[in-house]
Amino acid sequence: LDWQCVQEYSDIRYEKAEGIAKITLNRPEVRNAFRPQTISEIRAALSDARFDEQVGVVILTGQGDLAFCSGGDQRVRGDSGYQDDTGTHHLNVLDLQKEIRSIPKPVIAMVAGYAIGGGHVLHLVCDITIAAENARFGQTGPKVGSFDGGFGASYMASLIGPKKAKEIWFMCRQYDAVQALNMGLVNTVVPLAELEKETVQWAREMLVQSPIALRVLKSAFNAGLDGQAGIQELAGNATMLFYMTEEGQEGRNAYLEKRQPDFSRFKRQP
Ligand code: 1HA
Repeated sequence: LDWQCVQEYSDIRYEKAEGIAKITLNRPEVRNAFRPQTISEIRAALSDARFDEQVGVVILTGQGDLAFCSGGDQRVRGDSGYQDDTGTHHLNVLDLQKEIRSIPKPVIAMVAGYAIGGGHVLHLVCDITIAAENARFGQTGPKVGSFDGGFGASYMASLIGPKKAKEIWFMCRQYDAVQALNMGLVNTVVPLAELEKETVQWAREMLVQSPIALRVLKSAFNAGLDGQAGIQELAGNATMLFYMTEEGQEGRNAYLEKRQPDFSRFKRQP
């Protein structure tokens, strides 16, 4: 694909081509570990992808073949979070996780090499994961003095079952791509040389589908686990669809025309 740079960033690359937005963590010297700045930049790119009507699918990936992402940059880990240039401590990857889940477009994690720690949770919360044969997955929290008891635990458990999820967290082992596939952690495993080609193929197969169907399905998949916030998102889609109907518009029109609404022509569906 002929990727076009959308905007220059320091920690990521943000490109688009043919309805696909690609966000690449670009800190290969630390296996694409993220610092607060990295997360802010991804959030900005994701927001752009959300509002761009031409974008139908987002790919999240890491620079190079060695890593997707190795989690929080331990060099800037302070005593209550990851420090930005002003010294403020953040756990802002948690906001990004929510945004990946709520952007109403499929997000595909394209994983070569390590997806570890907070980097592993990032691929987890993506809708689809395409793994290269050299991909390696795992959590390190209990080893490095951290844990993600949010989606990192609960969503992982809903994905692969509580037994496997506890094994991954309690033992901090690493798993290869085939093990990950067998657990249901990833959708497919492909040779490294074909990783992007295959990922783009998956994106294209989604791009031809109904945008609203994918949007509502994505929020429906999240709704149960997300509780009231999940219902709010799903219901927001119902409101959007209602606004798109003549019945919904009759209410607005009547208000603006200062008359009583006439809903009599609209059927009560069985
Ligand atoms: O748990 C959370 C959170 C929970 C709640 C809320 C927010 C959270 C936010 C973040 C996190 C976390 O991510 S905690 C987990 C942090 N990550 C790790 O513990 C992984 C650390 N890295 C590794 O285990 C390994 O580097 C690796 C398996 C990914 C790759 O191993 P490899 O290929 O043998 O490379 P290695 O030599 O270890 O690393 C290459 C360079 O990258 C090293 O630097 P150098 O010696 O060349 O100067 C290494 O220090 C650096 N590097 C790798 N990962 C990180 C890192 N530097 C800083 N932070 C890293 N995460």
